[in-house]
Amino acid sequence: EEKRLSYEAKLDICDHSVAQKLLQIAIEKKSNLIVSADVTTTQELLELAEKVGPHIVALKTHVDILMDFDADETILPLKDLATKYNFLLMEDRKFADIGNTQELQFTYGTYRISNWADFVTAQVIAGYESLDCFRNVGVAAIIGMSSNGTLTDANYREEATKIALSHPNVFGGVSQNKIPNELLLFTPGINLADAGDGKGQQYNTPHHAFTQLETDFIIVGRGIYKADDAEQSALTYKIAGWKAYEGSL
Ligand code: S5P
Repeated sequence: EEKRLSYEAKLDICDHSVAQKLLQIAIEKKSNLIVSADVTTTQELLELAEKVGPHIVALKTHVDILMDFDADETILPLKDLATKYNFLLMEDRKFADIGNTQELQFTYGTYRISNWADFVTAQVIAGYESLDCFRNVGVAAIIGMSSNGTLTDANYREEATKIALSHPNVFGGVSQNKIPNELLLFTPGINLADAGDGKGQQYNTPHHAFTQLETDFIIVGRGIYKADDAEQSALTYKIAGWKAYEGSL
């Protein structure tokens, strides 16, 4: 039976500098957990980052949901926490426009994402060249979505995967299905307690993501930041994710 590749083996075939960093952090921290910090104030964001920081490889943000975003008050302390606890910042912007517009959205506006994100998510709906603008960061391409009724069917995913594999700025994909080993796989829609959220989100377990999808990283939002004890919950998901990974080797 074919086994999934270890993080060490992936270091040899995933050349992008961001992929290398993520794999090294995973090995060092024995973690494949990314926490999705979908909170709406800077204080909540920083408190969450402080609690979960020791347990994660990356913190996934949606900075456009913060009501008080401020480059100095939000990003500088967040960067400090990322350095202190050794995790990357993944801005889940899901860019989905023509290259020129994405370049503007990435560089200008309120959030100036290109100034601070280690990597971003982007749809590939606008085609290969639309991803050229993310030259100074890495991209995790959205290949398949977790929500009920998503249009990312097998044909779409196949075409999206071709773009992801061929574009030098793309080192990974976000999906609910297997993708080629040369890409790092990120899988959201992970929750140990719930099957869905009543708004279309569909959940699987860490075990499913590692054994069935051979994922590299699980992304957990509400399962952690809504828990009574976010730090304890992060530890629970970290241990579950690492056990599932080791079991799939
Ligand atoms: O297909 C996807 C892709 C992403 S990036 N499905 C998702 O849920 N996400 C994101 O993962 C979503 O935007 C949210 O930030 C997180 C899941 O959050 P949870 O609270 O449902 O765990």
